Amino acid sequence: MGRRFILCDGAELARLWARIGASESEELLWVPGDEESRARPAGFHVLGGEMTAETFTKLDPKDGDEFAVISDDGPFVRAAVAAILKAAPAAPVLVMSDRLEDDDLPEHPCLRRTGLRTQIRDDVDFEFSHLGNLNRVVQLRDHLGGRERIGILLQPDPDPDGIAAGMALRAVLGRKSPTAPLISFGEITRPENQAMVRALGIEVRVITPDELDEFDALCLVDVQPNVFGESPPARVLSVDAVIDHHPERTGYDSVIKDIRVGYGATASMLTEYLEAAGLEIRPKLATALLYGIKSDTQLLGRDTSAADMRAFARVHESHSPALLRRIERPALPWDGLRALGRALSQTKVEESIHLLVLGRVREDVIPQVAEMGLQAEHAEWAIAAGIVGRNLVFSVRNVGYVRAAGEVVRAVVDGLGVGGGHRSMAKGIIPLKAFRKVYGRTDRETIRSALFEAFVKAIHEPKE
Ligand SMILES: [Mn+2]
Repeated sequence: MGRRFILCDGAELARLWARIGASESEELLWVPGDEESRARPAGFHVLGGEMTAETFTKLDPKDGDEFAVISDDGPFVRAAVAAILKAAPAAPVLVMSDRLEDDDLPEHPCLRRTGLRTQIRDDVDFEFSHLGNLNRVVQLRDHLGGRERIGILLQPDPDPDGIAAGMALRAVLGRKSPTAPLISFGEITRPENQAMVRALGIEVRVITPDELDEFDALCLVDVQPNVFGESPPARVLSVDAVIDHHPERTGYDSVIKDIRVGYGATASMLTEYLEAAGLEIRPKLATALLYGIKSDTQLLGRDTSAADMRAFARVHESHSPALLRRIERPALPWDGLRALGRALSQTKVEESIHLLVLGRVREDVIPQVAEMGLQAEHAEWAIAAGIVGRNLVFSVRNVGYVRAAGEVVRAVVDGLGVGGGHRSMAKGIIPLKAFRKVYGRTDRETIRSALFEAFVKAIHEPKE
């Protein structure tokens, strides 16, 4: 490894550098300012006079040596960099300045500019954000520590972000499910979310508003009371804690409130709590948080903040890939595989659409088949359709650079059923009764041709 030369402009910066822990492997150089005392900062060698190539050839620079120039004075930096490059034309140079811009600096292919004080400042701000999170944790523990039964209330039909955040809050409070159960007014309906609680062994208890009386504390996670309908139960209008990333609503009281609309997921906030509290994030919890952040931000797509990215990176370190795979790719039942086999035997991609009609299947098979279908050669769209209960259910995936899947599905189900989704994934449900009314029959071939035509039309339909 080469040597590292640190050139400080004036005693103040030299002392600051020494303070923040100059490394033993650095050669410290100091250019005294005009006005200042020539008292030598400890460990520094003085560089006097004009900045010339001479000044630096004396240091006998070799390949692999690096230089830092620390100064807020434009002429000083330009003279120093020019002199360094005369003595060592290819040397990497780091300019540390809180005032100078790139335009103030000489051209050099291996020159990098950064701040000095601003770097320390960023760390300080970061530490304060940890402190703020720690303060939340202390408040929550103080306020809830003595309560016997704490209800962690999620939105009706809880989603992965809410479930993960609820689990994390329980860990922050040092509780287990008997004294701090996850509760909700409506059961989990989406098959992906059911797969999550199955894989993680999590219970979300569905309760009625009357059953809220069982709890002597109530925490709302990833939700605010207005979500519970026009006139929510009185008990949820005065709660102990609300931790959420949705826009702040009024009309309720909470002793502790932490609402961060800039965050893509409540799971990111709870990840910060866990870190600030110095708690170990076990693989199961890390996997839940990772999946929660991933699903609320649509895999770190839009609505993702730097905080979400950081939290994601943190839980990624500790998550279990095997567990995540079980959530994202739940085991396919045998009859689902047979249905897929039959559908694949007649598979074709027409007009960039790969449509697979499965017949009667378990609902979670459908999105997995759609996912797989997109891998077919020439497919820009994959649609998997199956009959679940009294409905025709279909999942849609696309390659991302075509019309948004959610829009297309809304056009396809218009007047027949419900549907929606995002840029590259969507889901639609059409009651068989409504389908039969329009198309006469609900056999495989009728479903195939009806969906195919509806999708061709919706995909090419001009935007209003
Ligand atoms: Mn959320």
